[in-house]
Amino acid sequence: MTKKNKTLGEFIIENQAEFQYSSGELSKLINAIRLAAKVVNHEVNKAGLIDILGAAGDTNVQGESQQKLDVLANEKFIQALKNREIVCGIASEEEEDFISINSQDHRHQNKYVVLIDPLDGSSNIDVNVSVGTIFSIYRRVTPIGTPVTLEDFLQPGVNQVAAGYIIYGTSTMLVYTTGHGVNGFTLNPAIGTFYLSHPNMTFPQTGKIYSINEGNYIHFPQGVKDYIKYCQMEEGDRPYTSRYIGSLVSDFHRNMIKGGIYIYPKSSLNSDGKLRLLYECNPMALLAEQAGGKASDGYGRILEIEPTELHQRVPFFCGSLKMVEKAEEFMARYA
Ligand code: AHM
Ligand code: MG
Repeated sequence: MTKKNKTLGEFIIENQAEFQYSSGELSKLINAIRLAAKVVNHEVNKAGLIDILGAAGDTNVQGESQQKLDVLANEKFIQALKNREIVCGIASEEEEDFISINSQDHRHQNKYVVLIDPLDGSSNIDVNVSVGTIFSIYRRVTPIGTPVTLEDFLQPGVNQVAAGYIIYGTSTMLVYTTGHGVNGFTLNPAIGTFYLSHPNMTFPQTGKIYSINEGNYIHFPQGVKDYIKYCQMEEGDRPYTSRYIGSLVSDFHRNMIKGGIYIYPKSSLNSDGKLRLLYECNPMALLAEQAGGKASDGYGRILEIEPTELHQRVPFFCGSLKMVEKAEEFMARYA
């Protein structure tokens, strides 16, 4: 039974036994992400003070050069994971190649790899709209004691041991799953502690919100065009409401709480859509399924796609079960 008013630290300790391989490594890893989240949160909150503190590229009073927030977030997360020597490899949306972690003491002894999108939706920063961090954790497939290889990162999403996101919104929240449901923790900024505020989060089976960048309508596949028209039709509980923040984490978070579907389809401009399978779609798909929702590329389950490259893109349909099923029905008509 999950109880409210618990801190994330307490929750991690209490639930350690639930972890598939409970050596404490995964707990330490989630703890490192928790710490990096607080650091990045602090930076994101200062974004509006850019004229006062200096914009990216400027040099501040300490003589340090100011960085773009997405670059900074990337560094903070990598640093937090590297310093604690708890992962054997990291791949980031911000880095072209994966990073292999080794040290004198450790010699590739850790068993987890982490994939992150350090600051997703970063074009929203300049206009004070919510952004997020997305993370995904796998057990390595190559032997312990050897350097990680690409194979450790190119695993299908079903292999994820844990996944989650941090949303820097009106409140900052950390939402994650280790394959036993989804729990959300809200940061109390006064004392820098995350509290369990949203135990056992679930998607309503269906909803009334559709989230898609309709400006690209003309470029969408016919199945998506038809589904959009279906959402707008006056019948039963329709027309639905259109809500698109343009920040995947925020759109997903709202839809999980209220019921809805998020779609980033392929288009005549992007043959595989925009979102990255490994850094964005797989972690969100695991969260969606763990919360009773569904994630698809329009035809099949996201989590079963065998990745072929680190920065691979994929069309993404994600949200309330019934809504994603309905969208798939429209896609199937033109398959
Ligand atoms: P990013 O990784 O460059 O930030 O892009 C991902 C973001 C998602 O958060 C968001 O849903 C989508 O891009 C918005 O794209 P668009 O502006 O094309 O609708
Ligand atoms: Mg991104």
